[in-house]
Amino acid sequence: MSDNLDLTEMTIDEIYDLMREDLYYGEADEIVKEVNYLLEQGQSPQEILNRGLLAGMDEVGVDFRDGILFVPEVLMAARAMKAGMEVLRPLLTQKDGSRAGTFVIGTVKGDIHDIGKNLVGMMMEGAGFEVIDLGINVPAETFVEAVREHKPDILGMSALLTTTMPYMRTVIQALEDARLRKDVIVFVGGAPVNDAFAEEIHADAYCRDAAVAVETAKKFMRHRARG
Ligand code: B1M
Repeated sequence: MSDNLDLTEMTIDEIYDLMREDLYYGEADEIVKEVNYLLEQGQSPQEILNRGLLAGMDEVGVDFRDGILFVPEVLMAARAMKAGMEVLRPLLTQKDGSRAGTFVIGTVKGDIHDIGKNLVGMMMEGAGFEVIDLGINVPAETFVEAVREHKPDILGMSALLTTTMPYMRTVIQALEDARLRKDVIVFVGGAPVNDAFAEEIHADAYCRDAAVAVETAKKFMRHRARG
């Protein structure tokens, strides 16, 4: 889209507009250029994420829902989003030195959406957590095994589909069956998840977004330290 456009001649607002358009059309190389340029212009990673990448993906989500975009186009947009996130990764994962705890995360079985999960992982790493990412389509046994092996402070699960969200309950039940549930704090997140569902399945917290996941994790860790 922006092949012939000179970013230096554009305002910051125009670049954000362009970025959302490039994300929509899956122009990964352009997204990388724009993210780098906006960083050079002093825009914060959080602002670039919110005004550019996440806002662009929201537009994709709407047109996907309405049947205007189809899976191949959405995959291209996801690839562009990931390319932009990779530029931001070193900034988002920069630690302040202190070790906050261990965090295991994965997208539940049946679900292959990983952009939100990756973002949560990056921001938790930036907040000082050691992050173990189990990937996508993760069965309950793998979550249980990871809790047994890594003894994380917190387990995070992501689900983007109303059809995969109930699997979070299966994982929590599997932790109960393995007598590990009391050893680990369980967070759940993803677009269809909410507080009521988290409560219903006996998760410890629902996190609306990556920033909330970090805040909630810090709160639980402070609480844990106080005993
Ligand atoms: Co899919 N998809 N998709 N998709 N896809 C949705 C989720 C959908 C809402 C689109 C729509 O109709 N509007 C819809 C679900 C409808 C529903 O269930 N009610 C949908 C569908 C239907 C499908 C398929 C079934 C389509 C099909 O094949 N017919 C299929 C299912 C595949 C599967 O998983 N089995 C499918 C496939 C795909 C792609 C592969 C093409 C691609 C994923 C690529 C990838 O992830 N690598 C894709 C995409 C990109 C989307 C949308 C457009 C964008 C998702 C995204 O990455 N958002 C999405 C529309 C939408 O969500 N509005 C859609 C950006 C990301 C940063 O946000 O993941 O919400 P999100 O994460 C947020 C928070 O939710 C939270 O923090 C993040 C922000 O900071 N969070 C957590 C997430 N996980 C957390 C975990 C935590 C805490 C917070 O743990 C502690």
